[in-house]
Amino acid sequence: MSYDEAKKKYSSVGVDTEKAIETLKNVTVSIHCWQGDDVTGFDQRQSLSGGIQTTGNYPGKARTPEELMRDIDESFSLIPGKKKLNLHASYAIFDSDPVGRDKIRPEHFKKWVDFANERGIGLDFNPTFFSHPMVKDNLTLTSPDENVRKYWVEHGKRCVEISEYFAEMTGQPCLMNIWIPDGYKDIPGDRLGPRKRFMESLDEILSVPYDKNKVFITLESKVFGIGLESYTAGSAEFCLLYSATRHITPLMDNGHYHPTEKVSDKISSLLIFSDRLALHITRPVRWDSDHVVIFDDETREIAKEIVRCGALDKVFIATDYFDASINRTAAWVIGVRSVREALLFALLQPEKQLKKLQDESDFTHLLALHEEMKIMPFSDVWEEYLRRENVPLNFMDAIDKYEKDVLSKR
Ligand code: RNT
Ligand code: ZN
Repeated sequence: MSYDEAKKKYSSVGVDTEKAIETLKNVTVSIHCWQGDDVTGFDQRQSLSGGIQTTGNYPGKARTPEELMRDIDESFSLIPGKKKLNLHASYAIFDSDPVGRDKIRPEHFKKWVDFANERGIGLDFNPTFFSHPMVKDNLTLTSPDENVRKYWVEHGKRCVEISEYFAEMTGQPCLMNIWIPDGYKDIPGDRLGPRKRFMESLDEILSVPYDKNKVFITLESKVFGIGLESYTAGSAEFCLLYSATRHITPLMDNGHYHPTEKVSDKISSLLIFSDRLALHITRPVRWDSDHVVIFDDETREIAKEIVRCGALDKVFIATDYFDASINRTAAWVIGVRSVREALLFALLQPEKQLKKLQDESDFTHLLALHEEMKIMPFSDVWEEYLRRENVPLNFMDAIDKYEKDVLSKR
């Protein structure tokens, strides 16, 4: 079926494909830098810790900033739409001797700013509270050891400064996300203490003056990590209440909840009480495994909620996954394209009709319409969108060529 026929078919159920394509054009997805090197970074090059894990050893992993930048360019060329690049503090680039994470400065990220500005994209940022010798007994901002806690508070403060520098240099707001792995493998003897220390540490970090129109600080919760199965200080309740009382932005990662909980169902509640909401889109398979995002039910449902709530300008959409078992450039492309597919799919839903059927308690027609929408000629609209964005439908030829010419030589 051609785009014109698809357009007619959608129009028969009251959906305007042109409007959907136009709206999608302006949606930004913040793409995580860490898919390219299995979350290794350039400062410590320590093995990954903090209860998160990559599995696999597919050849071609980026080893230097130059290699990572080249891989990002390659994948960005195959991903349609507006992008930001999401960096971690561990991706600092040192010309001479590396400094500790409590001493990093904007100058250590100048090359990333140049990279972003040359491509006209914004930057987001994350302090890195893991894979570092100062993480003591799996603890950072919650550590009972004042030296450790202070070190990480200082890191957080330095990151606020760097985020502001990113916003100023790129002319686009910078979202700075705080996630700490802190927790315990087994039943804790004290649940309150670590959370109180977490609160105090966050308050200290946030005491740094920063421009709240330029830097949006977010806090990401998590239910458990590997080796931290029994308790995490930054639970959902802690992070939501902290964000609400300190007027920062909550961040939900859809791998961070109990397996039957769905982030898609949480979005509307958060949007009622928070002006902004940030998301990490990932694919948890049985646990927070961070598989590459695909065009699956939950990704579509998350996208539908953002669209239906009229919240495309309130929700910061970012990707967060890391697969080391397949071509990493392809992993970036497949995952981020899936997010954009889900957004387009969401924009092509007959929202008004669905709402009307629900309000009239006509659940039979509601179910039938949901099902009908799944087999509409979506792919024709997606192809048309790609054509207008000048991005090829089939990207694997480019990926194979890049693997042969570049990745296989590493
Ligand atoms: C970990 C969190 C966190 C990290 C990144 C690397 O479970 O999802 O967002 O994935 O900061
Ligand atoms: Zn995350």
